[in-house]
Amino acid sequence: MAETKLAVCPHDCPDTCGWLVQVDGGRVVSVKGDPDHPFTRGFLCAKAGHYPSRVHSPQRLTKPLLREGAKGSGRFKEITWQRALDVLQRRLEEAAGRFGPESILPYFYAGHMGLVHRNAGSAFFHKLGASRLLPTICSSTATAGHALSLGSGPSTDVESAAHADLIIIWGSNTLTTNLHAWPFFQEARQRGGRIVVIDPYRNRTAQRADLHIMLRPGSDAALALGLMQVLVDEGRLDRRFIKRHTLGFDEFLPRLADYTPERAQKITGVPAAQIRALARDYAQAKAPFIRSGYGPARQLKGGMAMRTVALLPALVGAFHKKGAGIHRSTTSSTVFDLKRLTRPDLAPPGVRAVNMVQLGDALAGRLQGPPVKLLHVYLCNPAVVAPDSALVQAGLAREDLFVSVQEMFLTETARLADLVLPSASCLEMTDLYAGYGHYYVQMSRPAIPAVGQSRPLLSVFQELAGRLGFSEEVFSAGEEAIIRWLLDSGSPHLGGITFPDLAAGRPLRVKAPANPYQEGFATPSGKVEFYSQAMAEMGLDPLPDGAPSLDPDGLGRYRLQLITPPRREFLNSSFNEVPELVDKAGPATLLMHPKDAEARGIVEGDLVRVFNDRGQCLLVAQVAAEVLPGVCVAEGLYWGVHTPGGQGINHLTSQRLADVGGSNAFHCNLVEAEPVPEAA
Ligand SMILES: Nc1nc2c(c(=O)[nH]1)N[C@H]1C(S)=C(S)[C@@H](COP(=O)(O)OP(=O)(O)OC[C@H]3O[C@@H](n4cnc5c(=O)[nH]c(N)nc54)[C@H](O)[C@@H]3O)O[C@H]1N2
Ligand SMILES: Nc1nc2c(c(=O)[nH]1)N[C@H]1C(S)=C(S)[C@@H](COP(=O)(O)OP(=O)(O)OC[C@H]3O[C@@H](n4cnc5c(=O)[nH]c(N)nc54)[C@H](O)[C@@H]3O)O[C@H]1N2
Ligand code: SF4
Ligand SMILES: [Mo]
Repeated sequence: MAETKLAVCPHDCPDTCGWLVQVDGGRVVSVKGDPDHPFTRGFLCAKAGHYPSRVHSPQRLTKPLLREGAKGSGRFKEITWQRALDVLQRRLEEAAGRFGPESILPYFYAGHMGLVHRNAGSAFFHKLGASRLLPTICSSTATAGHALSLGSGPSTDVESAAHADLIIIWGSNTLTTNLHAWPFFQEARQRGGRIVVIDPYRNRTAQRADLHIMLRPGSDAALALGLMQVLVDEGRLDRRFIKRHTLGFDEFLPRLADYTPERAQKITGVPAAQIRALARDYAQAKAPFIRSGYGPARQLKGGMAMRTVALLPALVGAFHKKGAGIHRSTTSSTVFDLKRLTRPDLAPPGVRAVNMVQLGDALAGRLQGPPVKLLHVYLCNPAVVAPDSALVQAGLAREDLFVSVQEMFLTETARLADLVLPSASCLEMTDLYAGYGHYYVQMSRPAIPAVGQSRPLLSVFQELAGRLGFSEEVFSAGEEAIIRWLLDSGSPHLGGITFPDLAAGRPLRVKAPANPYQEGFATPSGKVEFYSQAMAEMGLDPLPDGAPSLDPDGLGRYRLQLITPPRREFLNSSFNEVPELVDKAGPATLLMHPKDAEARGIVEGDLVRVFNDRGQCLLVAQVAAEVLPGVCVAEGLYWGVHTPGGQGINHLTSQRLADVGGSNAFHCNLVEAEPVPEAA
């Protein structure tokens, strides 16, 4: 008899959808959206409907595997869990004994976002004294940049955008990456509101917007300054707000005077007339709302870009108007106390920290202290998603490095491993989810038994801890006990949610104001900071500046600015294991302007070699005036095996760090492209 169970999408997506999972005889038959979820409202993206075939895929890892052939050959033999954990325990003890515990590096991100399992390895590695991983691959530059102007903490709620009359989607491909925000934007439209998209290419969202402003990648600060210059020049300011709630506006004005729309046009490629018109619309709107996406942050001056865009609402006092403000991300997970689970206090003081976007360098021995001798990977696929893939893959393939991976599938990272441990899916474990695009939290229990011999992450780390004699309570507590600890945070924003409330399995809203900025700004001055002392102390320009981000490694030699945003059919590198989605996605493409194509003898449909000093990829040319000349777009993190040349897009991206926050710049890489001669 089929049964319907509540579940939550675990993927690293702001929407964190509520699911209804139909189960029959221990197998998932279908996954549908839960119509009772207040934010995600019962519809799904292109990916989640494929969950039954993902969970029960013939490719799913069901037994521990030990490498048999050469590294990367894909030849493994099946072993028991007992043997697998014997091997891992011995390798951990050996590495720690011979090279010191800092020679061990855990490598994980948010492949599964459940708070318990995502954080399940932290206490173990802290107690071991392993190197600490800095989690920079996604949001840290965006968060840091935004916080420099407005302070950290929650931003304006997306749901309130339904009351906006002008929505600016600034560097987010909402229809692809944050689909469930769209109905709130549509509601605003039905009330007469307009949607403007600011993006280097005519992405799916720009195609459905009222206006698309096409700019050069890395020029957002200049565009924001151009808009602000018009507001000042035409006296369209909320002077009362500026006086009461901002810091350093007067020091900022002489700098701003340089950024006429004509100067901004030179940097951004956006016509001055369009900049003037948008500034006027923004000032005249009763409730202008900005959806601030990650695009502008994945640039070498990404922090400056995020910070400068975040200042715009201050000029017109938009922070205090209903439906207005700026949404970057929500912080529902911060209402929980993670420390009792992650136990940072167990780590030895001063333990080495390794920036995860510089894994290539770390594995190439470019770290202070002992070489990395054991890498333990979970909930992440660095061979595909980390920058400078050639360096990362060469590092993973090092003969003297032991790599263990907890995975559901034999990803390109797992193929390079010495030991692969089959990991349970979200439908096979208990966890608590707090998304970053809305304020609902939800607990989910197993819908089916673990597939094959796969195991949830927590139980594996606990067994290893037991073998090493670690006796703290975190190494034996069950998921439900841990969820109770998480709730024990004392946060006023928890809104009184209790364990029995969560255990009912429905989404619950934490207590977050629709417009937190009405309660003030969490900056050092308590104001919106046009002048940032924190930046001055970091040796950075304390005032907003519009110099564009450019890849210094390719300057003068490579002439195309490459951006690498997500594709609809994949979630980062996940879903490359679902053949129907790989088919739907079609071949990996390079979108380029007709002038650039013509200059290189490239026509639509050609196979092109895209290259720079770091590597190359083969992509299929898509030629259209949907980007500015000099800019090109490769959507999607394809596994190498799904590309004609065997190399994914991160063969072209750099490990260089952005100005603040420690992320790299996935959308700031210069490349060249040439047709691949057809095989004779
Ligand atoms: N060029 C370029 N590179 C990028 C980006 C870009 O825009 N351009 N984006 C970057 C960003 S924003 C991010 S966040 C990173 C993300 O990169 P990753 O953290 O690697 O993200 P995913 O590919 O989503 O997931 C990693 C693994 O988690 C596993 N997983 C998923 N669900 C479950 C589950 O329920 N249980 C278990 N055990 N495992 C599961 C999947 O099998 C998958 O292999 O990539 C970054 N890389
Ligand atoms: N389908 C799908 N959904 C996803 C993901 C996925 O891989 N697939 N990934 C998830 C994850 S981990 C994250 S972090 C989010 C990210 O989601 P988003 O916030 O949408 O961020 P990005 O994907 O980096 O890029 C968004 C847009 O920024 C544009 N862009 C690139 N450079 C610039 C620039 O310099 N300025 C401006 N203004 N725009 C620029 C890109 O063209 C793209 O359209 O999406 C999540 N949702
Ligand atoms: S990937 Fe995002 S949109 Fe798709 S089901 Fe999961 S949370 Fe929802
Ligand atoms: Mo991300």
